[in-house]
Amino acid sequence: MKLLPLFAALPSLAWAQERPNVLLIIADDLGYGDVSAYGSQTISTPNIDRLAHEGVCLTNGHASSATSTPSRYGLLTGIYPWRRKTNILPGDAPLIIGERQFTLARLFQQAGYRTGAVGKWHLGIGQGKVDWNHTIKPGPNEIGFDYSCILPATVDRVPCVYVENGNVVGLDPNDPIEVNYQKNFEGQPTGVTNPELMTKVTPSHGHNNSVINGIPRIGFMRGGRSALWNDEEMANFLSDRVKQFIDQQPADQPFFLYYGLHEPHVPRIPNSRFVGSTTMGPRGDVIVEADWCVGEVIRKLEERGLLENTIVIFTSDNGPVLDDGYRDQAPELVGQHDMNGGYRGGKYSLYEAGTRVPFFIYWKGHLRHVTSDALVAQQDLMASFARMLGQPLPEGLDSEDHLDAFFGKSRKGRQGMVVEAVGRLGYRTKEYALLPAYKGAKVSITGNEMGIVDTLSLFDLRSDRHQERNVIGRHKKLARRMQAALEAERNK
Ligand code: NG6
Ligand code: CA
Repeated sequence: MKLLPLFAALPSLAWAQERPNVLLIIADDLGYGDVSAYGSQTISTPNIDRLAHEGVCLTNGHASSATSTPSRYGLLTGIYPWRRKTNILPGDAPLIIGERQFTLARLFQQAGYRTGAVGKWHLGIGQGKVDWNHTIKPGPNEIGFDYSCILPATVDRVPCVYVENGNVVGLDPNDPIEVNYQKNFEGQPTGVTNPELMTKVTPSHGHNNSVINGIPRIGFMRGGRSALWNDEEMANFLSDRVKQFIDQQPADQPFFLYYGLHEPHVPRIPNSRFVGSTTMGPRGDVIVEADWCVGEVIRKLEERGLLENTIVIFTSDNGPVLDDGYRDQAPELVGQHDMNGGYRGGKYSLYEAGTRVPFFIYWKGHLRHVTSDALVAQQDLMASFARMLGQPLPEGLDSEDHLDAFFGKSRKGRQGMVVEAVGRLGYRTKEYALLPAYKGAKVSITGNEMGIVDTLSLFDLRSDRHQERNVIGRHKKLARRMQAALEAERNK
C-alpha cells in the first residue's frame, strides 16, 4: 500500500492526543425532513435533535449515492462507489470491499482503536456461494472490524438472521439455512402461493418470495427457524448489542463503532411500544423508534462516563421513500409531513433529496453548536479522521479532509462533489446542482422522481430548493466548469 508523504498526515495535535471514541450512527432511508432538527413540525425526534442542537448541524451534508450499498461503500472506503459499479446487493452477494482494501475501520484500528459494526451492513459477505451454517468469511471482521453483529443485507431480503462475527446467531445445526435468489425450494410457501401467511403486511411491488414472520421478502430461504430475527424486536436487539460493545470496551482503549439503524427502511415493523406514536403510521412510528435507539445509546455513554470523550455522528445512507414495496399505508398517512425537507426527489433520485441527508456531529464539551452549510460528504470522514489521528492514507481516494467543517470551525467544505443515483452521475457545488441529461423513466416505481432531465440542467439551490428552474442559460461558464469537473472525475 502506497502511503502519502508525512506532511499530509501530521495530526491535529490536541485532538490526536485525546483519541476520542467515535460512534457513527447511520439510519436507513431517513430523509432530510424526517428529523425535527431541520424544522419539521410534524415529527418529534428529541434524541437525534439533541445531537443537532448541541453539536454541528450540517445542512449540506451528502451521502455519495442515493441507495444503500453504494452509499455505504463510499462511506467505508473513501472511494466514489460508481468507480466500482456498485449496486443494491442481494442478501447472498459476496463482500464487495477487498480484504486488502483500506477502510474507515482499518484507519481506526491503525490508530489503536477497537472497532465494531452493528446493524445494517449491505456490502455483501462471503466469497460467492455462502454456506450460512459455517463461519462466513470474508465479512466485516476481515476488513477492519474487531467485532460485528450485522443483518447481512436489508430487512426486506433473506436470510432474515443476524450474523455475529461471521456466525448466524441462534442457529440450530439440525435445521440448516439455505438461501436462493433465483428459485424457490420445492414445496416452500411464498407470498404468491400462500397469501394467508402474510399476516403483517402485503407487497405493492416485488417482495413476494419467502414469508418470514408474517412478512413476504425478496429471495427464498428455508430452515434456520431458531435463528430467524423478530422484526418487532430488532431495535431492542441491535441497540443491546451496541450497548454491550460499549460495556465491554477496555478502559485504556478508544473505540470506533458503526451502528447501522434499520429504520425507516421497509418493512416498517415497530415494536409495540411505538405503534401509534405518530399519526403517520408505521413509517412515522419507526422513526420515533430510531430516535429512541439513539437516546438509549447516548444514555449508555453517559452512564459509563464516556459521553464527553465520544464523537457521535448521525446521518442516513440515502434519501427517503414512502412506498418502497409494501402496502404499509405510508403514502396514505403521511399528511403534512415533508420527509424531503423541501428538496426534490428522494431515494433513487439524482435530485437533491436523493443524497442530501441529515448530518450531525456531536461532541459534548468540545464542539460548540453551529449550523453550517459547508458542502461535505460521508466519504470525507475518512480523510478527516486520518488528520485528527495523524494517520497516513493510501493514495487515490475520493475522501477529502474537512475536519474543520465537520467540527464547525470552518464553513468551507468541498469545492465540488459527484453524486450518484442508480448509476447516473450529477455534480454539486455548495450552491449549485448540475444534472446531465439521461434517458429512462422519470418517476420510479416508488413514486419518487428520479432526477432525469431532458437537457443538461443547472439549479441554484439557494433560491430554488425544489429544482424547478434550469438556470443554465444564465450561468453557461459555471455549468461548463462543473461538467468538466464531473468528466475529470469520471476519467480519473
Ligand atoms: C429495491 C427494493 C426496495 C429496497 C431497495 C434497497 C424492490 C421492488 N425494491 O430493489 O424495496 O429494498 O432495493 O434499499 O424490490 S436500500 O436502501 O437498501 O438501497
Ligand atoms: Ca437505504
